[in-house]
Amino acid sequence: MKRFAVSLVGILGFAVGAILGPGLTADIRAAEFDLVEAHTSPPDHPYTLGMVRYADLVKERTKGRVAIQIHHSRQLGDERQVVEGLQLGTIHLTVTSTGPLGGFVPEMNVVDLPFLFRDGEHAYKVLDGEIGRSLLNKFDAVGIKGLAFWENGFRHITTSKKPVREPADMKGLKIRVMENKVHQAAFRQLGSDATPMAWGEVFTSLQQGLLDAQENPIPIIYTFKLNEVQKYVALTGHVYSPAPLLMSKKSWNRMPPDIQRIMFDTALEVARYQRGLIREQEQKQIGELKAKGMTVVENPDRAAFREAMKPVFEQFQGQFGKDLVQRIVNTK
Ligand code: EAX
Repeated sequence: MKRFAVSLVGILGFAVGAILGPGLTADIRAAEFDLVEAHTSPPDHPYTLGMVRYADLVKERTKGRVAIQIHHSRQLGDERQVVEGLQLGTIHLTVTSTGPLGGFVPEMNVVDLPFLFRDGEHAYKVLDGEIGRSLLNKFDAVGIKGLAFWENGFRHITTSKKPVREPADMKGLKIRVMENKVHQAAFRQLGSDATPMAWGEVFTSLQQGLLDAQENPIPIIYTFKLNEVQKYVALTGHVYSPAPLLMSKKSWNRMPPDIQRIMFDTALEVARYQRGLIREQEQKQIGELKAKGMTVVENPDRAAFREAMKPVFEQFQGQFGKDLVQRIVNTK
């Protein structure tokens, strides 16, 4: 159907072009590179807002040769499926959490180590530098072009029955974690019943009481209205969640170098804007979540969480290479 609609526009454009002459029909002709984009979060979340800005800039800079059709809110599936779509070439572009990415590039999980990044600036320095670039380049081998690191944010724990202040409060809680073995290990270390699950099932599972808890950055908690199914949020910031902007290599390889350049440079440029939005929303939405009846534990014992998750840090540090982890920690 979509293909048909596109070619109809093309035919119409051609017909009108024949009547009006060249130059007048550029807008109704299909773009030369029509990219299907898909991600999980809703229209008011910075994944979408960043993507809208990216699509506009790319369209302008390529003079309409690249058009990005944005599909938000899991219209084309959960993150794992979308990334598989990039490999197949059925989906061309996405911004995704690192949740499922270890299944494609195992080294990527290094960023998921708990309490690895001191703050946003530390993360940006590492991810925008050599280390981040070499992680993105590893996607080449699996049919994906890594463009840039955008952001999901620092992750915090929400619960339904009791507030979380210290690691002991996590004992026995059934918490949804991303399909990511580092996250899974970190919460098992706290004695939680850590259940890996695709994001799409989480709201309903919380609503039905099949889960007690989940963890995500504030903009996700707010834009998905988790306050309707969760009573408490503890600002643990236990892990920084980057959001790589990834493209299907099939689409990338079809593009001439000048267009690739625009796709690449614009991705880096929009990262700054998109990260700024995450920060703004986080500030504002903590207050709004309180107004909606959530209890916010502003100062859980972060040092104790860090200490409690340390064995996981050490276990996986061995796997990713102590050198790499130390280089990250030592980045100033
Ligand atoms: O990408 O699965 C998750 O918890 C992610 O953080 C969320 O869907 C945003």
